[in-house]
Amino acid sequence: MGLTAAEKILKEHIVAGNFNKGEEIGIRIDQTLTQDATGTMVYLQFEAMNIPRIRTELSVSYVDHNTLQTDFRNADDHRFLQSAAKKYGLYFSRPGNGICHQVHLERFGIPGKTLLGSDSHTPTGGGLGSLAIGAGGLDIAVALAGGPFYITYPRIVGVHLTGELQDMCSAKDIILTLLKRETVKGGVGKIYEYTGPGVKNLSVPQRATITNMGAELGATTSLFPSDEVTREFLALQKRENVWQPLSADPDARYDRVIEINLDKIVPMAACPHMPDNVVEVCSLAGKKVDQIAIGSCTNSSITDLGIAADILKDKTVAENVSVGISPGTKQVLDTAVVTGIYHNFVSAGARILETACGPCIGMGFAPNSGAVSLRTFNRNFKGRSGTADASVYLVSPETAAASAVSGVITDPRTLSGIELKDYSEAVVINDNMIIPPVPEEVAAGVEVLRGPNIKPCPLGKKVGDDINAKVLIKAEDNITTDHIMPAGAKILPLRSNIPEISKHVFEAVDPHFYDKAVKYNGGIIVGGDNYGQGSSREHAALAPMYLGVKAVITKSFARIHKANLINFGIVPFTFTNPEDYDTVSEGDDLSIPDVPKTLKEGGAVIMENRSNGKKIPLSYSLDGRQVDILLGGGLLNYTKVNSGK
Ligand code: MIC
Ligand code: SF4
Repeated sequence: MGLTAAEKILKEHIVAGNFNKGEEIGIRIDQTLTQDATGTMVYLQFEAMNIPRIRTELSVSYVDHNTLQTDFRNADDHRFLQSAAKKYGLYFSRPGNGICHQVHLERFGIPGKTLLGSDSHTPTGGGLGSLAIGAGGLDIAVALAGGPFYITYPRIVGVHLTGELQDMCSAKDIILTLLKRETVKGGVGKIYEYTGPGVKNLSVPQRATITNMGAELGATTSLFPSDEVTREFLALQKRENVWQPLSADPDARYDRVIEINLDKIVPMAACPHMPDNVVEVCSLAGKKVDQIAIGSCTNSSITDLGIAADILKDKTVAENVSVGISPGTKQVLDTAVVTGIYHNFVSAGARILETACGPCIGMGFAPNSGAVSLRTFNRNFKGRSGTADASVYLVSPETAAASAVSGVITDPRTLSGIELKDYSEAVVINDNMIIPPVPEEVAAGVEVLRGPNIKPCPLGKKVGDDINAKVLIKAEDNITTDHIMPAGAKILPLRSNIPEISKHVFEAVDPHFYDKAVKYNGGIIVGGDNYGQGSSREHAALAPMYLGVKAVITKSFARIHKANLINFGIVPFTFTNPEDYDTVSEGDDLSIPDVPKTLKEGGAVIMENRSNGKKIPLSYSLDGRQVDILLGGGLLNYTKVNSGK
């Protein structure tokens, strides 16, 4: 039987386990990427492994999230990351060079390679035909040390594309359409692989918009084939030499096939506060807008900015709207300058922000109270913009720019007289903000520079015999890691300091969470379906671990967060009967007996709710390696012990 494109890459990289669906496999990682908000922990963890130099083919440390620098802390992190990159043999992409996923796509991604990144949108690289997966920082540290990355062999969903996008309809509208159909948890345990005659009608940046937002489906990753379009993109990047073809065999079998006719795609918008709350833009037409933000790793290519600039050309942004543009990379910004795109923005009254994540993660450009903010980004979780009561709608650059001119939500198909130019060939290449690795002899003499806010990564504790603890919080369905461990300008600078950042766990949901965790010396978190969706930030597991959280019991978990909990020694249980969720309340005293023995032997877990006497069966889906990690006090301890053998 033939293989899908994803299976071909998996097969070529498998180093542990059997090639059977649903079983855990270990794959070799060729490339890694980190960004600064998760990266400091990665290199502290790598340092703790005592390995002199990275063992991947290529690894890049990017600085793109924490660039606000309101005090010394962000800048100290940058200095730490730059010196650690030099010491351990990584490329370093300096602040200002751009958002990790976009820079990686342009300058480093290679079809057929595996890429592991400490950011959930790493699958952006799937637009170029690489198998790119987001993971917690500790998994990246292990990959840097040459260890395999473990995933459950995913189900592969074929997305069969036919037709061609119509004017003013975009790749963003394709992925929003898919999110409407599949929902934010529809992709858990799956790879979305794009096939069919419509694929050739999408450019690499368009494909990357789609694979980027595959993260919002909860998918393990998304993948496009590598074809002539890919070759042309790489040729423009002067990297044609790394091109190689990749496609599914004609008789490849998919677990499910979804048909999408691109001719039928229309402008879509994800309404507050979930990326799958999708409607047609025309149904929102006329709604007053306060803010528009164009950029992020989803829609900040030169094509995206070019479209917006062509729509804004010779116009002025509406009086009631503040428009912010954050170019994805230095290459995009440079190209925007030489092509006149930048001039169109400035002359229309748009505010040009830094080449970084910026407003996407609440690092400045927060909207006004109660604002309607249209963003070309990928997440619209409540409060993520920095304004708790803002309503964020996710839209395409076409819709964003059309609405910037009118001041109300506008279906871009209603515009007339717009001439859209093709800027894709005007690429300005200049890698002077990427510092390459130095030879090992030089690296040996490099000192890793720390600041006072950079504290060591705490180690997990072994799981005790019985877990007797209080329910600290009972959370709903679809809790995001932004709920668990908020980001934004105030909290992001604490990413290198776990004791400090721990004070903010669940802050926006329950301001007393930290005090309760301290008072009861830890506890248990109870959650609903798809608990921990969204980002890869391991701080959403690391900080609860630091506060003494011993177990998280939910109806179901998002992939990366579950892996992060295991990595830090917190046991992820699910309710065997989801309705038992209703029998547990905040403050209840729960008792889970004989945890290590039960996990080891694979026996049944019956939890007692001592507050109401109910006996509740719990399930766990953990293989032997994961049980060993949990019982050994987390992955860092486990790796130290096992690499010492
Ligand atoms: C995000 O978009 O939520 C982030 C910020 O990029 C995170 C990583 C982080 O929290 O540092 C992600 O997507 O993984
Ligand atoms: Fe940065 Fe936003 Fe992309 Fe996360 S989603 S990497 S914060 S641009």
